[in-house]
Amino acid sequence: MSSIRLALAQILVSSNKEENISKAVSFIHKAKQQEANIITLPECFNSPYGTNHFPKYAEVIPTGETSMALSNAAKKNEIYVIGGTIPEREGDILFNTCTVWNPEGKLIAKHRKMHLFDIDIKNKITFRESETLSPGETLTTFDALGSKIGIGICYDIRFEEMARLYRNRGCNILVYPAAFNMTTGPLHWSLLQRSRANDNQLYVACVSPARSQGAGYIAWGHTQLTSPWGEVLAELNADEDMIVKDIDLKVVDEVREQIPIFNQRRKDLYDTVWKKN
Ligand SMILES: *[C@@H]1O[C@H](CO)[C@@H](O)[C@H](O)[C@H]1NC(C)=O
Ligand SMILES: CC(=O)N[C@H]1CO[C@H](CO)[C@@H](O)[C@@H]1O
Repeated sequence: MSSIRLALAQILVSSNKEENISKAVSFIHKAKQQEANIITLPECFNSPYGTNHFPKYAEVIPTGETSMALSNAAKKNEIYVIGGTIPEREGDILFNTCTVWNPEGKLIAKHRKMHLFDIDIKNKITFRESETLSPGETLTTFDALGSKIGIGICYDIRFEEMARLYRNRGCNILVYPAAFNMTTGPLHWSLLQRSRANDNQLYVACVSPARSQGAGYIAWGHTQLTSPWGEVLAELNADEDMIVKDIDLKVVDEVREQIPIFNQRRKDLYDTVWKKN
């Protein structure tokens, strides 16, 4: 089993797509210089976050310009790239999608955000991702360097069943490109990550864009890595920055052995199941 050095890049995103793509590529290079072998980018790293922006920024995967740039950067730096998210176009349909590239530059997984964030609070805020986006219908895992990684996007982390299903499929790391806001960030961001890590006894990483005061959507930032014990191993502030940290998969086995909730769950009485084929 090879060891994993994970880089989590909290990139400052704004409205110039080309510049933002080249920024992502430069972080991939920086991660390689620090000997990382997997890097994760934030949610919506090539476009502003907002339903009105998605149609303009959306691309076909894997032939769009962002896909090509990530593929080339993965290959050139011989590193796994978990490509945050970009708005994906398939015909007339749009998705919020995470692409995963292996060190040969091949697309090995693609996750479409499964739970769209729709809220409508009277006289306050209305935000409906489903106005422009369609939801994904599949769980997404891939194998890398002895680990099995499950992917979720932002709001997906609030649905504990999804994390449980990933654990049941053998995942030992969950990665969520995400962008919480200035209300839910301070309250729930760290709590949700520690909860999913603790419930399922695996590593959890959430990667946010850096905070940009001028943006339409102000992200909390605070990119974080949490251990299978539920301990916060590394955490950023709101500024552009990157976590680079070694992950020891033995800790996953250790926790699962010492707190054997998965064998002692009363599956004869209740269960969490995937319903779609
Ligand atoms: C962030 O989202 C929450 C949950 O929907 C909402 O209640 C809150 O008003 C939002 N906060 C900001 C600053 O937009
Ligand atoms: C991360 C990054 O490169 N962000 C840039 C995106 O484009 C805007 C507009 O050109 C720049 O101001 C940001 O620095």
